[in-house]
Amino acid sequence: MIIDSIETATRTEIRSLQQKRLKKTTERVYQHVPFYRKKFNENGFNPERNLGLNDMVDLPFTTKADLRKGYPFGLLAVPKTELVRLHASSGTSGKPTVVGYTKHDIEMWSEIVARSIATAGGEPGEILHNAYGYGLFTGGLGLHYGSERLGMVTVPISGGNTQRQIMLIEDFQPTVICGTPSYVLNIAETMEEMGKKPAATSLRYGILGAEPWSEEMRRKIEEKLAIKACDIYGLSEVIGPGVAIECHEEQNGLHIAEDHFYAEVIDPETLEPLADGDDGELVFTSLTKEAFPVIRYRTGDVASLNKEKCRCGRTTARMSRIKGRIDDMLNVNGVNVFPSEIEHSMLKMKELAPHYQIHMLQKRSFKVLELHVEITEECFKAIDFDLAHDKIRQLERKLKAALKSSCLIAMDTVIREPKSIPRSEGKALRVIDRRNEQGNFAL
Ligand code: DLL
Repeated sequence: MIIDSIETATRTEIRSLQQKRLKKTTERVYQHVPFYRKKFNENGFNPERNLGLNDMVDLPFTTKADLRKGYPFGLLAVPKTELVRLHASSGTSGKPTVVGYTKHDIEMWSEIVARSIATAGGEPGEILHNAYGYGLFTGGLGLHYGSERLGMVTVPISGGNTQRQIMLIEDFQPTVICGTPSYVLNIAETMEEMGKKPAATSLRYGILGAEPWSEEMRRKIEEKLAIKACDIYGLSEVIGPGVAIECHEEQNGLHIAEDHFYAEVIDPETLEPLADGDDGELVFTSLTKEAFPVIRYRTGDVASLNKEKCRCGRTTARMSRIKGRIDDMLNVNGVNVFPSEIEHSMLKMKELAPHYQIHMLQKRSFKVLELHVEITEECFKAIDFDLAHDKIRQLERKLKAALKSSCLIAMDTVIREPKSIPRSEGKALRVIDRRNEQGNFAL
């Protein structure tokens, strides 16, 4: 097991390092980024003063809208000529947010991803199959550089072309697979369709993230592939993957790379910091980035923090699994629920497969949510053809009741046949807004 000394430092040592680095960062952004100089001046914040971590609350927040306003290079803290790489966030509409990296930033990023892979079980000399997309998305190249830094043999397969991926897994015998949970599940199921046994591959660990997923989904993937799957978190605005990762020993909260990022959880309405254990919006301040430092960046992701020492020996703060993005929270008749909570509850029914979509429809003046989920292949085959209709309706009622009791929501349910819901090769699309589709108005 490879543990960096910072990961087992005392909380006082970690805080003292963060404090020193925070002061440097605030001074740098004040000097080099007009956007931050203006914000600091408006807030009456003087970066020269002896800044303590408790003074973080005096610092202004940065939002995605701020980054968009600065598109593409407005928030850089170094001249463009010092950049060696650009990435962009995977936003679905409008201009993306662009992130620049200096050589030093890429080295730091590779270092934390190497540490992350080791935390999740990877070891030098082993083969890592990297099925995250390569390109402007940070997943592919982020894991790639970290894997090489750790001394692993890196297979830059990227997403898609699933049958070919399977052939290479058989031939190269990797021990670690990286990809979104939905895509890794897709790979495992395609193996089954090809008559192969996913549990019999050489794979031992999975480093899965970039999209919300539930504990139930983890269990399904781990069982199918006979691997240990650790959750990895990150976002382009902060660096990319590697901001936090679960340890393979405990799989209980994601260890934050606290020597490079300062984490807070705030109430998204009042913007007040929340106590450890309370769910709220994650906020990150970068402590060592050169090109694109961010101060109190509001991620829009919901999680909680825990600073208790982990049984794996690490002392770095852990964040809970991401429940979802604030923007993705669904409101069903006044009850707020994240798609991942629906997933968790739905997958407890053994008749259902982990393939689903939530359709948002307009019925007269009401917004209505419909959960479409596939029945498992085994269950589908076992149903007598004459009784299929009744059996499916019965399952739909059972699912509806389960959602009502565990998530407190009343939602329409549609059970669909196997393989009728599109498979993902990257981030899965879970919620589909069909409110403007013709025919959905007068139902
Ligand atoms: O998704 C970086 C990444 C790549 C993380 C590979 C992990 C593995 P973006 O495309 O900028 O960057 O998207 C960031 O994805 O704000 C979250 O909403 C979501 N996200 C990332 N990791 C997780 C996770 C990459 N483990 C956005 N669980 C973030 C849930 C996640 N959501």
